[in-house]
Amino acid sequence: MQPDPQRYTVTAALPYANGPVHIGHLAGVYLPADIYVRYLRAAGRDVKFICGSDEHGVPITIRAQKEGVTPQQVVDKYHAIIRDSFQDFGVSFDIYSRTSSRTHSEVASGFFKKLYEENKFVEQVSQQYYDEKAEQFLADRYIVGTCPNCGNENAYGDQCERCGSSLSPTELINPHSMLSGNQPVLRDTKHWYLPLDQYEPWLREWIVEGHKQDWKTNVYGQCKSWIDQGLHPRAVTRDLDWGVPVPVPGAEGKVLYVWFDAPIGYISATKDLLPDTWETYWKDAGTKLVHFIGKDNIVFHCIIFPTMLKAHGDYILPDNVPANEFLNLEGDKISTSRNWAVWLHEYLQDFPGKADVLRYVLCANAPETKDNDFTWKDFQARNNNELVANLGNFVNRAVVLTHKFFGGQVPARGPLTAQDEEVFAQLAEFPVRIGELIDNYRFRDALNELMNLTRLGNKYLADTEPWKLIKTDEARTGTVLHVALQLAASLVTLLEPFLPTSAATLGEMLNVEKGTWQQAGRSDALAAGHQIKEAALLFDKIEDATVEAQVQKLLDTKKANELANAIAAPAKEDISFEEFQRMDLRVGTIVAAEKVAKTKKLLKLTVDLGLAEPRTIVSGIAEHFIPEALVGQQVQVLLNLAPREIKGIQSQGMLLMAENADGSLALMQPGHAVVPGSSIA
Ligand code: B3M
Ligand code: ZN
Repeated sequence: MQPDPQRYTVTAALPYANGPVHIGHLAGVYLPADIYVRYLRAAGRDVKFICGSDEHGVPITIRAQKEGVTPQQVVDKYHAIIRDSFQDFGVSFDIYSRTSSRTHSEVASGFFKKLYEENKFVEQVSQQYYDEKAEQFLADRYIVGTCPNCGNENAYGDQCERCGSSLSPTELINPHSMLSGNQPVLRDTKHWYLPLDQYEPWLREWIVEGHKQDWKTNVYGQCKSWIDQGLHPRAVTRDLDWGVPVPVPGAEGKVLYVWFDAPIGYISATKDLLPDTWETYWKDAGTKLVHFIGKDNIVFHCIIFPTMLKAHGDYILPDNVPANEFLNLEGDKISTSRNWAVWLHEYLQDFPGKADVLRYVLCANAPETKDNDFTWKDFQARNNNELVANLGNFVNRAVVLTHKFFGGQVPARGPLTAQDEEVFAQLAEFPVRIGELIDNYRFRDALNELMNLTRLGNKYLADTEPWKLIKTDEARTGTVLHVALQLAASLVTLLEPFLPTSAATLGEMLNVEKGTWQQAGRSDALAAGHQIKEAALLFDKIEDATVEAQVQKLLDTKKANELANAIAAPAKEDISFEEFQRMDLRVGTIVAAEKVAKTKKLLKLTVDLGLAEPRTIVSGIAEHFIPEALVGQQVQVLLNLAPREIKGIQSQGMLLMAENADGSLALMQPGHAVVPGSSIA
């Protein structure tokens, strides 16, 4: 057993300020971190919860270029959106800072300078692509070309998004710059490298031997495989004009690599929070440092940042890095570029007052050991079956019956039965059990334990039936409600890390302050005679229509993506002009339209083509158009298609249609009205 730490520094990955936060971020990082911190606070620990926006790096400059604004405008916009949505979701950071802050630039510069002065870096000149027109070196993401593996003409210099292979810019065939469109040239450039290879023996000892037992297997496994593959020096500077300038001579036009400066952001944010005492939280051996991150950030937090801290020498190292796996959405990978996500700020708008419901669902289904799937159906089911029918129902029955039978005063406790004693004995164990699970980063199991407590409460009420018992034994009914209310009171504390808003509402209802974690298992939290307040609804049912609307929103997104990515069918074989001329193409006006009886797809159209008689045309478009709406529309017609009989009707021509990538149909209409019978050539 390790001695209890004197204090905790808990960090959550700094989100890139190039877009809003989605449920994948929450489930992977921010929610578990918040539960952990709220629990530690309730347990009386000294803890600081640190986060902020990651405002440097190429993702920001690319977004700025796409939106036609400056990088500063991009980060200002998203920093505010992210900060506010975290707050409304109840993420209880002690500080939410940003890496474009002055403090950060000073701290990050100072960090680099110390390593530079102590010769901890190696300098190396290499060749990189340079855009002569834009007069700058190009980050990998700014170079587009043909993927050597799959032929995708829009592969990036670091990755092909079609076949998924990771690339280096020089592998691209026919590379060109996203800034100017020009072909870039290779030029010499000097950079500073962190020699990870020199730290390999130390990393092996610290992680492979030191943390095999206490780090999660997914985290440990990734680290071990990195180390086993052999570590190489890694550039920590970039040729870019957005970031913290490299603070040494001969580095004009260069900035710190975003993954060098961002983790230092944890330190600078702590300094912003505690200008005088921040060092205790980063340098004192009695501090336990925990990084909550997503699995794509493991190597940066477990290998690169610790190596930086080690090279610096003044800092403590992380005690644990509890990274989660990914959350998928309705069976598909969450993707910002495809807009396949539930965005936090949109959820909070669509479901006002329901942050806790999302917290509950994301924790109950957290991707702790493997990737998991979020579906709106599961969201609805968990709300209705677990929050409303279990947790809410228990609390509501205890409070409502106390008002009904005892005027809202906690009834006195008579002699306890064996079942009462058993319930109290179990209650006493919950805080320890839930606490241990949280201490071990098993938040799903912890929440499940908590729900076991409310299941215990519901079972107790179902067994004792106070609503019937009142007719025969008022004193015993009082004891039953007394016991039930003690369970409810424990929830005010135990619920708080998971569902803080509901815990506060419950506290108000029961007219109690939230106590410490250790006190939560008490059987005497509410004294006899204590006045409670009116019952308030903690949760309410979510209707089918509500989740269906969310599913529809996703289906619309999917459709928009399909249309945006649609690839046209390849061209057909050539025909001669003479062959083309044999077709008699005309514009006609639909004068009548009706469904063909006993068919789903067919419409019978009467079309004025300027001839002596209008033509009858049978067309398979009934599922796409309302007959009445077609009357009066002009359309293109192939007049001399040999007549055919369809369902007993003689069809004398064919309507031309455009078929969209999603299968929907559009009429081919002239740009303005023309005389029926006008030829198309
Ligand atoms: N901004 C990556 C991400 O959002 C990065 C995390 C930095 S933590 C120091 O996934
Ligand atoms: Zn490819």
